[in-house]
Amino acid sequence: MTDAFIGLGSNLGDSVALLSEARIAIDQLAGCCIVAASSLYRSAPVGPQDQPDYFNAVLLIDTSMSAPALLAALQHLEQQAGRVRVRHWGERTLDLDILLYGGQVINQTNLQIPHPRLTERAFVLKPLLEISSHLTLPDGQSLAASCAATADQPICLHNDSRWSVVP
Ligand code: ROI
Repeated sequence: MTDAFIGLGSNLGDSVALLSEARIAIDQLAGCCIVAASSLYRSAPVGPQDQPDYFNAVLLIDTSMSAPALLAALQHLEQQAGRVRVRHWGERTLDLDILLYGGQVINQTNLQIPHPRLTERAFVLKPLLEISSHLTLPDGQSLAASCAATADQPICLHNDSRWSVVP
């Protein structure tokens, strides 16, 4: 079994419902169980500003799936949620990213781990550090230090019972 961190994001449709349903679906994947879930966060878009705010969260899972198999399963869930991607760095129904997979470094065309922009984004780092405050990258880099460097990206906790009550 391998520990993996999954980033969840949405800014189209009923984002809180989409993220809560994705969380349940990930827990129900064969060979996957959720070990920890961050709170739900709301932030302004990184990228084009003429799109709605995003809702984000991070899950820590324990999985027997390989990283490519996990990616395929997450992409399937995105499709099932009716994923719409309007433009590059634009609005999306549901985004599920593998942020970290064990201590592995993977550089394939369609799968890069650690996620290449993980250290630049408060919407990933805040929820990630909430569930694993001393987390480092495979090369030992401290994510708390990266997070401090993103202090100019406003992000706030978003309380919603639909996310809080998910088991
Ligand atoms: N911005 C925020 N705040 N949250 C996201 O999940 C997100 N996802 C993206 C881009 C378009 C880069 N911006 C985002 O893919």
